[in-house]
Amino acid sequence: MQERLKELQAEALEKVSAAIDLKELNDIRVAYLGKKGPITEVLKGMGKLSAEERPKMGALANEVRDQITQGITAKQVQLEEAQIQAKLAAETIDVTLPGRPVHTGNHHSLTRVVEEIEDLFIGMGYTVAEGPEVEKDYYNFEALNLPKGHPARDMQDSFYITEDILLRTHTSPVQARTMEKHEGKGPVKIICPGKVFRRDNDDATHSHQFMQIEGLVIDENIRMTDLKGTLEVFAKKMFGEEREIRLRPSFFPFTEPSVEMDISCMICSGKGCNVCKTTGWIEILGAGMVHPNVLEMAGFDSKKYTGFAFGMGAERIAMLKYGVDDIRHFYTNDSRFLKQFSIHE
Ligand code: 2U9
Repeated sequence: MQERLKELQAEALEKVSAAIDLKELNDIRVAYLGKKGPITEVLKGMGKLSAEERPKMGALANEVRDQITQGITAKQVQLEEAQIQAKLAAETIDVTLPGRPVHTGNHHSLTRVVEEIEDLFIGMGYTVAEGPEVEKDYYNFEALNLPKGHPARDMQDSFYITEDILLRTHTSPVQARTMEKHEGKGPVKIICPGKVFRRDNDDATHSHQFMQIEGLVIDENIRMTDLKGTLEVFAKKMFGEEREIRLRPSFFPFTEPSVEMDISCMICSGKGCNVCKTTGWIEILGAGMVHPNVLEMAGFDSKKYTGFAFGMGAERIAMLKYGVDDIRHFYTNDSRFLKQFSIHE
């Protein structure tokens, strides 16, 4: 019996030492130390032993059981440690690896130019006003001194939806609506950015849809010099302090007198290049003193109030500022074009 117990101990400890995982170890525990295991089986035969041998055998059986238990516990610690080490090795993060680049979007170049212009005028006390892109003929034309049959309506071939409703051809109806809301009381000082639509054939410098920015100031004693000073500040802030401006006489139905403003060419500084067509000057916007008819139609007393207005195409400003040679780049959304305006790397 003694030998059998020793044999069982050796056999069990050998298996314990060969066990490769905790499951196998537990199977060994159950097999050798469990109620149906061989040690229990051996002990059942103790009855046949003499009274002298019985306690010795009992002590040996306990010793064998303890040895196997200790062996299992030690192996268990070893296997658990190995398991942790394997997990740590598998989950190791190499903090020295370079990070994956995150591609962030950026504002569209046109949005940036529009916001820059807005900020510039907000800084001069203007508020931003917006209005509908689908507009009534009245606000788009009539209220701006362009009655039905006026020849200038042909100048701006329009997208009509019904006889009375069209896609606005300029943002001027926003000003007309704002003036109406003021119920004849000044001051009005607004900047109106927004999409406008004209039946143009698209080419490098024309688009049937583009972004316009217009401004309007109405108050007592507003003069042409106020307009000139304002536009000069705009030109210098937008295109550089060294820019000069010049105003040329022009015609718009909603302003009288009307002007067009040129800035000195920032490419050749007046020496002559293909951007300024060798004139040294680049046209950037139209402007003028608000026509008395427009003031009266919106409920302002044109003897008390005067005002100035100006309008520009945001794409033209952006093209000149960033050297873009085709207006269609702003709409085709080629990422190679868009990325060039990213403030991120
Ligand atoms: C009201 C009164 C007057 C807005 C004006 C212009 C001159 C002008 C063009 C520039 C290039 C349009 O984008 S463009 O094609 N605009 O030249 N716009 S004065 O005058 C107004 C507007 C509203 C009530």
